[in-house]
Amino acid sequence: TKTPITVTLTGAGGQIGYAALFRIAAGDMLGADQPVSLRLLEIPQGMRAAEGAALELTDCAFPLLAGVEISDAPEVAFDGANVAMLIGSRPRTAGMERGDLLEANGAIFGPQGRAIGARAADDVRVIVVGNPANTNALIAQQHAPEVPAERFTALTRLDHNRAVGLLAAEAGAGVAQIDGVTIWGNHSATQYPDLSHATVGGAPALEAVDPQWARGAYIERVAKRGAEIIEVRGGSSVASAANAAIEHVRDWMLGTGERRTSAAVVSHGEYGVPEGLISSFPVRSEGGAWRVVEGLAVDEFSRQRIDASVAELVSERDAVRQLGLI
Ligand code: NAX
Repeated sequence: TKTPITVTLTGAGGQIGYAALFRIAAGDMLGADQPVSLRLLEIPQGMRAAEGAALELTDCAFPLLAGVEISDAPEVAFDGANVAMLIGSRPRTAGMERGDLLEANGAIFGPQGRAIGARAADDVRVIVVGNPANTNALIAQQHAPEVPAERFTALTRLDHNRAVGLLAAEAGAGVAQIDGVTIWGNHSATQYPDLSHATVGGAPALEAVDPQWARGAYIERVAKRGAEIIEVRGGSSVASAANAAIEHVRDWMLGTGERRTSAAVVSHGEYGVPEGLISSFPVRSEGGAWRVVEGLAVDEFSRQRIDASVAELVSERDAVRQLGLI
């Protein structure tokens, strides 16, 4: 039998944590023959909810679940972590200034990054879900110089899946027929869902749908899908967010094959994105590592959209630098 993989999940007492834990323990993330040890990190106010989730995990009697430990200390929770899913954060609330938002998250992701650098396993892979996800990932990465920068990523898979789902609906196709959709830039309203290289059943997506729609209403809809869910459901995206985080880790560990997806990974300057930023790119995963798909033609429209979202990432990075958070 295989050695358990240790997965540390922060914000385990919250909604996305609750939606993710059971699927991870059931084998949806790491494979049907891969035991998993869960480590739950919460803040004191969230400990009871995390403990409750742990009781329910026991009640599922998942054969793959090798253990559950709960802590409010990052050094304990990240000890030996192979996978770190950073879900808990301080997202923006009404009237909050950007400086306050970044400051509050610096106080979370700085110490968590340090604890990962000091305590996690050598092969640790980090996915940040908590918003502002890209910049929180950058803060954590900057506090863990021991860990290769490539191991810090942020979630844009939910945006990607939204983009695929909405394209499939518009084209009257199944999602399995779709490939080559890309989310570029920041997980925010400036993100660019790009169909220039997407295909539906092997043919260009821009022949299956109205290109005007693809470069107008579609982009808006994907970028504002989170708000649409809140309005219709009366609460933020939870199961779809947990699903996306699980798919991100699964693809990272097990590979994508030829299929393409989107993830926010550290830039090495690809597509003109400044080095070191954690920006969403077209990616494949191979041998346990994300690789940016290079060489895609970028037309004028796409260039402007990518540059606008990347400019926002640059300004977030400059702001956290000025605040002394990195
Ligand atoms: P909840 O408020 O339900 O849960 C968050 C949990 O994190 C709480 O239990 C809280 O106690 C805990 N927490 C806060 N600070 C912590 C810390 N320092 N260490 C450990 N735990 C801590 O939020 P939920 O709906 O689960 O959303 C979690 C995060 O995901 C939010 O930041 C949200 O903005 C973000 N999202 C990101 C998405 C993405 O695509 N990247 C989409 C979904 C979601 O909106």
